[in-house]
Amino acid sequence: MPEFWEAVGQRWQAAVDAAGDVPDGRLVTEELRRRDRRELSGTIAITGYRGAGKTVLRDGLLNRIEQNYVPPPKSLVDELHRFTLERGRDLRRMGLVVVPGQSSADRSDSLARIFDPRREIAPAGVIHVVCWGHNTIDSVQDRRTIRKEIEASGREFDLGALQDWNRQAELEEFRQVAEHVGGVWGRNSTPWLIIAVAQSHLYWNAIERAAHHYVPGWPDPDEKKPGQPVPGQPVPGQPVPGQLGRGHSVPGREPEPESEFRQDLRGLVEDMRTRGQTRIAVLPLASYPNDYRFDNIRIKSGLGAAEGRNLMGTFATTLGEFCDLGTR
Ligand SMILES: Nc1nc2c(ncn2[C@@H]2O[C@H](COP(=O)(O)OP(=O)(O)OP(=O)(O)O)[C@@H](O)[C@H]2O)c(=O)[nH]1
Ligand SMILES: [Mg+2]
Repeated sequence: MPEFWEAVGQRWQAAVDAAGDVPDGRLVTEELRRRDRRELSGTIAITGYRGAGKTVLRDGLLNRIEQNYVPPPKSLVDELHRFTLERGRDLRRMGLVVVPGQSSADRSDSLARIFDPRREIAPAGVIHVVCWGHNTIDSVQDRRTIRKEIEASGREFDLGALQDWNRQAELEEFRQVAEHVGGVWGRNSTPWLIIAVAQSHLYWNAIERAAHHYVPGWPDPDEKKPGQPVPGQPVPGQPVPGQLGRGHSVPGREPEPESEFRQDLRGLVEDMRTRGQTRIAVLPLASYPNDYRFDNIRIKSGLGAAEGRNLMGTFATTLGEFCDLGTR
């Protein structure tokens, strides 16, 4: 299915390119009032590992992120909401359920309930949130445990080790979710899945490498190519590393093997009977572009609020398309 993944890659690139643009603003999302009990067109499930940015993404979709926004504490139970996707006169009322990312019986129960194959109605679609190893861990105890596990594996604790640890945990979590999703997709003729690559403001200067990790078919930006320039030298006509819209690459390395995440995503889609109708997107997000902190590790945001909003605009447009909202 190379063309299928090529289209997914083009959508990703379009979102990256549009980060510096003014969003078209025609698609609006809004939280529904509690009293509004009109019928929903379906429910969207938001899944992903702890501290990836699910609840903050929810707040973005519900239009709750304003100047004095305070990020939510970790989630322990399902978060249920209703919101509208609106473009011109076309409107969809959708339910939203955020599955908590912390390992717990509640989380397992929640996944089993939402993706129960005996249920008549499966979720209309799934947003699975990943963050290329930049999970926020609020609890001191949990940070200490991660640190100890890394050191026990014989590795020094640093940013690279932390990200590898998080990415491994993220992969294991994705496998669990993919199992559930695969179970219900067999019966749903038009399933969709968006991989939300959140907190991209923390690695915008390496966004190509994140794309290589998450987007099947995306080339390794660091791969050695014949006649490639010496590492560290600027390439005429090429954007400067770290510049908005393009990632940083280190030419001259051997190609990295396809990530396990990518293989699993590919497997999930290609194993399905309905794969021709499946809609998949992998999109960058920066719902709340602030700096990152994990003990003494700090990362500065590479994007501002405007770019974060633009990425959200592109994300919402795809969401509207997947929820069959009209295009004008
Ligand atoms: N800087 C930055 N921080 C973010 C962003 N999204 C989330 N965070 C931070 O990460 C923390 C966790 O984000 P949440 O959205 O609560 O994470 P979650 O995926 O819901 O995690 P659980 O509730 O533990 O499953 C937040 O408290 C923020 O501090 C983002 O876009 N930018
Ligand atoms: Mg949460």
